[in-house]
Amino acid sequence: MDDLFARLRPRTVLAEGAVWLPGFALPEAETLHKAITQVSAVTPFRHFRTRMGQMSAAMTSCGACGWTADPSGYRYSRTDPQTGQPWPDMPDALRHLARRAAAEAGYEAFDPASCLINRYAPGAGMGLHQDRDEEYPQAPVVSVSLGVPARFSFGGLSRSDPKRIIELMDGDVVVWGGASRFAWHGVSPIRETFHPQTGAMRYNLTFRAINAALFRP
Ligand code: MD6
Ligand code: FE
Repeated sequence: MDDLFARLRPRTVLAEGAVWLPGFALPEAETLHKAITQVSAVTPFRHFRTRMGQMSAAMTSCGACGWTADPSGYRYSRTDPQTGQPWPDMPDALRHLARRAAAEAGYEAFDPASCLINRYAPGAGMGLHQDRDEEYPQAPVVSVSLGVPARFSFGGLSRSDPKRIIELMDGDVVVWGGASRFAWHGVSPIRETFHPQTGAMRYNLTFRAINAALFRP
């Protein structure tokens, strides 16, 4: 489908190394929804409890490793602590989309080991943070948004740096690497709106390459 919003909202460089690709994943939306359903049937969405309290976004993962959190910290693990089983394989369609988006943003040969899937109900958000558990700074993070829109804040390398606020819509992709790999960012609480495929929910998939030493036995 030739998407009107994608044409009205141009590709935007947010900062050195960080590129916003509006609507890039829209042609794949149905495949992505199916993949989310398949993965979450095996490794259900759950709300991690951290030192800071319970996270409002529900999460699951697929790929060679998945992201987990508990009051002792954050890490990547080869098995889902909830099921005791390996995380489901990353569906090829997801891997290919992530590789295409990375290449489009100037990062060739992106090889993600993990896809973290976040589900946000109305009111859920994610406080300002840096993505720094991967120990693989040479690779970008590829982020795909689906469903209802979210207000996304993108800052600099210091927490207090000025923020740029963008509206991430269904099918938008943000690729994040190079000088921006450790930029602070966050998601404001999701407003109560409706999307035909997801109802009131927003989903976000982040693809990451990870230092293999962190998840090899
Ligand atoms: C979200 N995304 O959009 C949360 N991290 O729901 C992230 O935290 C994120 O979008 C690193 C790079 C891109 C992202
Ligand atoms: Fe993040």
